[in-house]
Amino acid sequence: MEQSVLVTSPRKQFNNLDTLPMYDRSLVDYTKYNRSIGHAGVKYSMAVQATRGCPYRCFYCDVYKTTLHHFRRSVDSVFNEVKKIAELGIKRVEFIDDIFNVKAKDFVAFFNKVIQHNLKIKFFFPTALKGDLLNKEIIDIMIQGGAIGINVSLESASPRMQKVMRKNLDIDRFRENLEYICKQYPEAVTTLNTMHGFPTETEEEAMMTLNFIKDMKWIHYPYVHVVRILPGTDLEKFALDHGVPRQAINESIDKSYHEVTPTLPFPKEFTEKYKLSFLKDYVLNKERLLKVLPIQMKHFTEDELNQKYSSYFPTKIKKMTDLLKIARIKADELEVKCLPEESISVPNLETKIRKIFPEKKESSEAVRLLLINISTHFTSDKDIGEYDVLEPPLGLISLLSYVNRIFGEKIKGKIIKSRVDFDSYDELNKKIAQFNPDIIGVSTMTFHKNFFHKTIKKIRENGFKKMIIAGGPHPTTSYNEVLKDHNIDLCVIGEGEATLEEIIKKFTNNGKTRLNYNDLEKINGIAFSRNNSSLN
Ligand code: B12
Ligand code: SF4
Repeated sequence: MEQSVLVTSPRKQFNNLDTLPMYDRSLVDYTKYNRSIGHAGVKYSMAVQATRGCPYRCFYCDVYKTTLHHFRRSVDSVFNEVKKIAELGIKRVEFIDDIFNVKAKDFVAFFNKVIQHNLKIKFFFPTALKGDLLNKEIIDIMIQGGAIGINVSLESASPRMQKVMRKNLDIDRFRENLEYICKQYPEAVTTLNTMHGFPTETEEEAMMTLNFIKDMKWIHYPYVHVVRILPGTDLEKFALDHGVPRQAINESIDKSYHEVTPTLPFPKEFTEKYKLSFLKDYVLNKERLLKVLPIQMKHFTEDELNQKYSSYFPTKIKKMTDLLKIARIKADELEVKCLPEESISVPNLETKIRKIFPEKKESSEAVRLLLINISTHFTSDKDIGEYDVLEPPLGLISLLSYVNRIFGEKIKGKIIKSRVDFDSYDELNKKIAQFNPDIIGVSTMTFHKNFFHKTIKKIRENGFKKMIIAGGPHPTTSYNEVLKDHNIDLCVIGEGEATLEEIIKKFTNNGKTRLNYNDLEKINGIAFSRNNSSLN
């Protein structure tokens, strides 16, 4: 049967993010996550989102598809949330914004407030700051305010590639700023992201990037990510126009960033030599390690460091001792010990969170909404090459915080995440049976699409006949593909709060029955298929 997908009018993004509720941290069990390493490479941290969307349009990135416009919370709103987090006893905060420092004035004002209030928080920017928007004064203030994990993304040191990928970084300013941080603040843990293997990239251009890294002696964590072509991006079109076969693109999609993929414009041997030189001459350079390791040990626990280094050498390095052996460093050459876990752990976190976010009453008539995040494979699928970090699903936390505020007693929501709350399909189906949801919402990224469809199939096979709605990056960017799965009623495109509110309202008005074509076509910001069995 011909696939017939209907896309309703786009939903307007929230332009005043301060009107959204503060993310209710009691909606997931943070103690389960905090013992694991998160997005910023550290434990016991909490993620904060100060902005939505990115004003830039790099051609390999699809952030603009999930959130078209860039909006910021006010400095006060962000600061108040961070202050509350500090009151919980959390000592590490990570910003997950696409670019946290888009507006320099706000960036500086935020850190000035942190300094004024003497918040003892260490800040991490795992998604990276825009390196050419910094300057010496801004750097001084952010370091004084507690910025520790400073990530910046160069991607390529070739001016031609910068233009091609529409990143248009001011490479000289970027270099100046990074050099300043490395020299002036060696205590700051710098991460430099680069990308390798864009279609049309020449070997000379690739070497410009490697030389950029090598010229900057003291970067703590430089990375060479092999280019991954995300579906629907301009990079995908560029790759196809420049002769990269579709099959090679498809094969690369669920590979990790360190794996060599068939879309590279260089012979495999060039990339292997490139990576070897990067690892041997830079990462493992003994003089460099003897300078950066003691700083890293001061800031990170042993497992955090183990994980950082095993991301460079997944097979060879499991522990710091393996690294020292490969780099021929004796333990007594490093006179410091790793950060003890007690200094960052937070006792009684659950109780403290409860005080700030009190339990909500729920009526027996409440709509039962189960939100499932599919983003980490089950323990039994350990062969899959995903990096092993666990982060609470902030998107689902945001959705539930929002609908809880709108519907109060009339909604009973629950968030569960693969691996953390269920580690097999059986366990998931048991959780579903216990909760007995009226609606299931599932969120996923393209990387996990097969896992996502299989999960939904298992839910349906177990007899769940009510609505299943999908959202998040993959359903947003690839709804045509997602809706080929007739187990899914609809995809929510982009920001989900207001759309979910409308779905729940219509669902309640319909006497809690599955929404039909006439209902769905009136809801903005969704895609659904006429062929979907549930709609016939
Ligand atoms: C934090 C983060 C992570 C974390 C945690 C992910 C998680 N558990 O949620 C970690 C570090 C694990 C991670 C990993 C990866 N990530 Co990541 N990550 C992010 C990041 C920076 C923030 C996500 C977030 O919390 N956003 C804030 C919330 C509020 O937004 P949201 O999640 O999008 O949710 C909103 C809507 O999407 C929607 N929504 C979401 N779910 C649902 C469900 C329903 C039912 C409904 C109605 C609506 C809805 O409503 C929400 C509120 O408006 C995003 C970039 C971004 N700007 O979003 C990338 C991003 C999600 N990651 C991305 C990628 C590619 C990856 C990796 C695959 C990279 C890799 N190749 O290794 C890995 C894969 C996993 C792994 N373990 O190896 C891509 C996904 C692209 C895609 N098309 O799928 C993004 C968009 C960045 C990008 N453009 O490159 N990531
Ligand atoms: S790569 Fe970063 S700067 Fe470029 S568009 Fe995506 S989020 Fe914005």
